[in-house]
Amino acid sequence: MDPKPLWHRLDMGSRISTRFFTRRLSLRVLGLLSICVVLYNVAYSTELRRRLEKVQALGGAGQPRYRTDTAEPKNGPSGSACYDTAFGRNGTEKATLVMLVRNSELYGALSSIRMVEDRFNRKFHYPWTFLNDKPFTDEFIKYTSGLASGPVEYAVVPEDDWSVPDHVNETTMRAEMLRMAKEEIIYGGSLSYRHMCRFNSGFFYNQEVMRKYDWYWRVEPGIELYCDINYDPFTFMRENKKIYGFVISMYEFKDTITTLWDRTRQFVAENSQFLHANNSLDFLVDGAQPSKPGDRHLGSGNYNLCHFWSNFEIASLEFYRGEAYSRYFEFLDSAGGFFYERWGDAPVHSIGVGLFAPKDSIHHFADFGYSHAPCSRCPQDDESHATGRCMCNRGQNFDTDGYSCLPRWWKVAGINKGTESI
Ligand SMILES: Nc1nc2c(ncn2[C@@H]2O[C@H](COP(=O)(O)OP(=O)(O)OP(=O)(O)O)[C@@H](O)[C@H]2O)c(=O)[nH]1
Ligand SMILES: [Mg+2]
Repeated sequence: MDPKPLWHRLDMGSRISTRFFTRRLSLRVLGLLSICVVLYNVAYSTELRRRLEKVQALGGAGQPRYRTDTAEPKNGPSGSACYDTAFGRNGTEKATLVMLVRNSELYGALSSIRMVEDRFNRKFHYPWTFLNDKPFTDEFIKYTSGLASGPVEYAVVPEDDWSVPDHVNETTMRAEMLRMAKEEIIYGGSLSYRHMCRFNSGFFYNQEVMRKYDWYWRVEPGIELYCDINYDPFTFMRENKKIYGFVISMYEFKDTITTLWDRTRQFVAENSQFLHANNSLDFLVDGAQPSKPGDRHLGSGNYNLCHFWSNFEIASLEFYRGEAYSRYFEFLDSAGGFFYERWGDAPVHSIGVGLFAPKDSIHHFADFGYSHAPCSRCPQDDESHATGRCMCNRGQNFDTDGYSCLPRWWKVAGINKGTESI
């Protein structure tokens, strides 16, 4: 036996060549690498399977697709926000987070989903519903479903709900679009924006994929949520008999809804039974008398353009499906104003809920910090910030901006700004 250390033997030009050791070393490294690759593949395919399972019942991209694994959720006993079901696991309401979105808005969609999940849904796992006038791409489905903590569904809007109806004169519509574009009226020249507004006014709540729900939270791409929401707002709405929840209120662009109020007045004149005795006419019309039981008309005042900003809504689907709102939408649609003018879903929802629902069923979510460019609002109370629940600049608060209608809402809803946490 050669007692000399290996390096001496090598130095001595031993026949035990460096090639032998290099090969053994290489084999070991290769072995280790193969193990790593196998482990990585196992982990990756498990993750992939997890994601695919979430959308497995959806079929190929391009058609309306519905999950088949949805057991209908039961309304849990009041306050039982942590109730485990296969449907929404912890959320107990028949509710969905809904986003109408284009494939091209993937990044904005992801950012909103991330925000809503982190601030709220990771504790409740409510299902997400994505709607689009075009088939969702595989890429959109892959990444959005990867972020959602609840079940996901993707549906394409039927053509009838996203096209110019026969009764609209397209020549007149095009001429008006051109005029509005020339006058630089916001989205005045856009047909797709008109489809979107009409869809959000009268069709989203009757989509096949939405029919199993009673409540929705509308989420748009690119929004921000500044505060943790540690309770279930859907349960809050149901238990407190609320119908419509908002965070920001502002004025509509007058030139986009030139005849909307006249049409509304006409509808109410012909269907006065729908006007709620405790309506919010005094929010919508300056100087209107506070509503009284028995009032069955809108008076002579004009719409002051105040509306709830509809890019955020937590509301009852039943309300829209009810006779009053459905008939109101059909009446408006028959007038063609979604196309000849550019009626927005925000004033249409706001007028609908303001006239046909009781005032105390409208709720301002004062505890939500929210941003949709170019406006944001931030809860003003100290506790929300001292506890770390909210992170936003209290100085940047649209609530009291000159263009905000919230002070008017406080007044007509009898909310004392001094005591309410705003
Ligand atoms: N699928 C689809 N979604 C649309 C289309 N136009 C708008 N949307 C969605 O409808 C919602 C409202 O549209 P936005 O473009 O955000 O309209 P807005 O909020 O009034 O205006 P900005 O956000 O300021 O541009 C968003 O969720 C959009 O993603 C469209 O043509 N197709
Ligand atoms: Mg938007």
